[in-house]
Amino acid sequence: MNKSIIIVMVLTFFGTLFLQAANAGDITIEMLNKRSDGEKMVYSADIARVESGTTITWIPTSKGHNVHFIAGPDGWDLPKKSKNNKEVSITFDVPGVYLYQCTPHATMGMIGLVVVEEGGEVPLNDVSKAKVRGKSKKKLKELLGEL
Ligand SMILES: [Cu+2]
Repeated sequence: MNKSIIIVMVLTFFGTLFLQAANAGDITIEMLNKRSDGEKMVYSADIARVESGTTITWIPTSKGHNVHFIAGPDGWDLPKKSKNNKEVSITFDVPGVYLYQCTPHATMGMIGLVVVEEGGEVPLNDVSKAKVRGKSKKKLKELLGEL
């Protein structure tokens, strides 16, 4: 085997260890024009259930989407909506239910929930009063029904 291949393998191995050390529970969600189940203008996960302290990174796999939080538990400041086509990472330290949408596709059902639990408990703050539009109204009802 040539030396450079071995060096790449060694670096990859330690790089992987380093990433796992960051936080084993961290996850990514993709912004998609079409999902494997055929749904259009969606996030790869409609509901993300995570432990408190988890960082979620949204990846702009398809162009033209963003991440815009519109509701969350008390004591959490809504972050600014992200720029279209940009990766965004948010760490969730406050347990509860969070609702976000894609600004350009807010009426097309492109919404998602983040459910943050702590020690197996999820305080279910009510995000059903948040203003969602068009097809997102029905989808929000469906998603809340799954909690
Ligand atoms: Cu979108």
